[in-house]
Amino acid sequence: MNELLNQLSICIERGKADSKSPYPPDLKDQPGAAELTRQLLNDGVSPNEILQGALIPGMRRVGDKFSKGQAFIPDLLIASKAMKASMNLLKPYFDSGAEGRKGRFVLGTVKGDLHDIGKNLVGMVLEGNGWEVIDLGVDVPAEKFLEAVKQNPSCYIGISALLTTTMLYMDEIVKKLKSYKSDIPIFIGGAPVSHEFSKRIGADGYFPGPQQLVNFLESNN
Ligand code: B12
Repeated sequence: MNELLNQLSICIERGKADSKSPYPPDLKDQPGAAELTRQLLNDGVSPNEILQGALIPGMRRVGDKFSKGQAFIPDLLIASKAMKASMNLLKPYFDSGAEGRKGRFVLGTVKGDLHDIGKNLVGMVLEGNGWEVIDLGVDVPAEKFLEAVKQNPSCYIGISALLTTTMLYMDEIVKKLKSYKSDIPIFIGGAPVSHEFSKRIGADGYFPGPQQLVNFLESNN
């Protein structure tokens, strides 16, 4: 079991989406992220275990290599393609937590920022835990969040940013939303943000990952 999870995380890290992917050449004709995910699900491994035990660590490793100059943009792109191939198969399991919705969550990645893997994972885990998710996508301006709040007045907000430049825009989103509705719960996440930053901009909390957010929501509802 651990071996399959390990193989899957290597496929994510090296960008092997499925057995037909020509990259990387040394893994030609071998099972890729899609086949391994299917096999793990068939073996009864939970979608959450696959997410936490293979997808996130694989993506983290390629990210670390990129930070050290050992991987480049094309490596990131094929890794995210492999990640999506696997996430597409897991999504229906997370969606099935739909009955008895606990509330509505509006999610988006801030203006200027195109990173969506983390945000999509947060959305999947929230759905899996019974929340309805409205995903505004990436590159989302404050006005679009505000529009969503006007249409869904009792929603919760989740904002993601992966760049030190774009995280600053969270401040503007929080101000705009809080001045429209001061008690709207706004949570933030993404590698460069922190508890301190969340406090500074007047958000209601920072969480390093979806599970911590869900735990908080469970204990406060
Ligand atoms: C994949 C990736 C890309 C892909 C994105 C593909 C996609 N569809 O998302 C591509 C190649 C497009 C890309 C582009 C760029 N990237 Co990039 N990218 C990454 C990388 C390697 C991984 C990000 C990722 O997906 N991680 C995996 C997910 C699962 O983790 P996560 O996003 O952190 O999300 C988790 C938590 O943060 C949290 N979370 C996230 N959002 C939220 C929201 C809420 C509400 C909550 C509660 C939690 C939460 O939960 C998630 C699950 O645990 C990071 C490096 C890294 N180690 O993070 C660089 C990184 C973020 N990128 C970086 C850069 C510089 C860029 C570019 C500017 C590169 C360039 N020169 O063009 C562009 C920017 C494009 C843009 N305008 O957005 C830098 C940012 C540096 C900085 N200080 O700002 C990083 C840190 C790499 C580096 N060390 O240099 N990138």
